[in-house]
Amino acid sequence: METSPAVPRRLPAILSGVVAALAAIGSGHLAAGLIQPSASPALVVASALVDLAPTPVKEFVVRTLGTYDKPVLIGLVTLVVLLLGGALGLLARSRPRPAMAGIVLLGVVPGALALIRAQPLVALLPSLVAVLVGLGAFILLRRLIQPAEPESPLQAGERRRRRQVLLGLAGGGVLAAAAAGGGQVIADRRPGGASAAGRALPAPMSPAPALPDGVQAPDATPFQTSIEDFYRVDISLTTPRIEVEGWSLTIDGMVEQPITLSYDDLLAMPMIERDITFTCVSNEVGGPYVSTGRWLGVPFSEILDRVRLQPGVEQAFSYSLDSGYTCSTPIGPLTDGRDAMIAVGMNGEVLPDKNGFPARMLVPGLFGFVSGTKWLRRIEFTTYAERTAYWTERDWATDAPILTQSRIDHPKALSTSPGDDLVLSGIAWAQHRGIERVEVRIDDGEWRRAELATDGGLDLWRQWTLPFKGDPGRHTAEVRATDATGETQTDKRTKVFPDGARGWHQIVFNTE
Ligand SMILES: Nc1nc2c(c(=O)[nH]1)N[C@H]1C(S)=C(S)[C@@H](COP(=O)(O)O)O[C@H]1N2
Ligand SMILES: [Mo]
Repeated sequence: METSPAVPRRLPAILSGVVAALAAIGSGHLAAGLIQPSASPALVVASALVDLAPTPVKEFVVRTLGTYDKPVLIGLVTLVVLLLGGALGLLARSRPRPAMAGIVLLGVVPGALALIRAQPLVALLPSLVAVLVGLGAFILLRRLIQPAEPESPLQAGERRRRRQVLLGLAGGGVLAAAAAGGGQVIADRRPGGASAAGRALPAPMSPAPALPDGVQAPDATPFQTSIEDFYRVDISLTTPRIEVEGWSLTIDGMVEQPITLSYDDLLAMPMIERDITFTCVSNEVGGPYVSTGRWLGVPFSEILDRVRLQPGVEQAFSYSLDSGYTCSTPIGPLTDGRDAMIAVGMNGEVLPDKNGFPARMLVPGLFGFVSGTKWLRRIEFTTYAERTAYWTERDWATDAPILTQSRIDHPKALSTSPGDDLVLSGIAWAQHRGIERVEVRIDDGEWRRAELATDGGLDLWRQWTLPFKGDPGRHTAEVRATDATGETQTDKRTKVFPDGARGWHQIVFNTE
């Protein structure tokens, strides 16, 4: 009689593959924490997906998951890899070699992607570690789950063996998770970033004009957004923590005198400080991607005086240090006297890592994706024929001024408030045009003019309030703003793609 080779049962086989995949991800993340956090295999794959995702998919993800899209995406990539690991574990029961080749492939893909995405050679190392550890774990676990004999009659021995398998799998899983967690802790503590800059911010030659009393309406959204609450939008899955010692900003292209500035060079230049409201093109009607900060930076006029533009420049094409992000800023708003700047400070502090430390661009009146490059490393003055920006390649608008918008912040949608002393409040913005009027309509009644808080300046949002009048019950409220050019927001809703959302914010609320 022929003896068939001992084949592990299905469940342990699947689990061994899952644990091996987890070991690969965890060790890769640990190695990346030590070498280069953005080279973590799971992050490299997730970043590639961000870049490759067709625009409608990305839009859907941002819309449905909001700012949680990053953890969700990384979680999904991890889940898929674990499922593949399980499948390979199962495959290894009958075909161990192809299964092992599969494990190697799981590491080759992020390694290759890291290379394609023009990361330095060391970015390969975490993927290599992941392959070796994953393969090692796969082989060890396969041995562990291998039954000693096809059909062992020794019940007691079988029970002990099962315990060993269970312990091995659980132990491997715990180790792998600990490696991933350790990698994250190390990545978060690496030197560099705003907290390690060790420089005092220079005093501005032109401080921010004092905000008039009354820009802040009572009980409304804070006029100045705290750093913590300031919206964040970017394609970077990790927060870059740049070391200023090796950092520099090059300004070149169609200029007479290209320059390269160190962090200290930049800080030594004349600075302005301005209050500016900043907005993302991906902000839905009523959405949260609009914030106001006090920015300290070098005005573009100073930069342009130094480099001297050649004729024919159409755009400033900026490059950042996070995964291949680039941005087209039309030359007009950089030269028409508005407070376009290279910012190094925010709300009196060194620019935070999440908002682009050591330096970022900021142009009042333009959406962030055409003006706000964070983790800036180069600005090239050029033409649109010569260079195409990250989002233009993905069919978004190339030149995108901020659209006039208004939002109801109080009461909250679907909340219940006492009706007798309820005051509706919110904000309206049309940066670099200004807000002339805000109107509110309750329950399809007449449009009523809201009271506008004091105007803080052309580049700032404006707060509004309106005392509620009406019976207790369920109500709708709608808001629309008119900018200082006399144009009223259209009620025709549009999606955020390709140049920003249009339409009136509307909420339902209850009074009693
Ligand atoms: N390097 C880099 N800069 C970037 C982005 C990015 O993905 N990478 N996103 C832009 C977009 S779309 C917006 S709206 C603003 C947001 O700036 P904030 O996160 O400081 O609010 O940054 C801009 N600058
Ligand atoms: Mo944006």
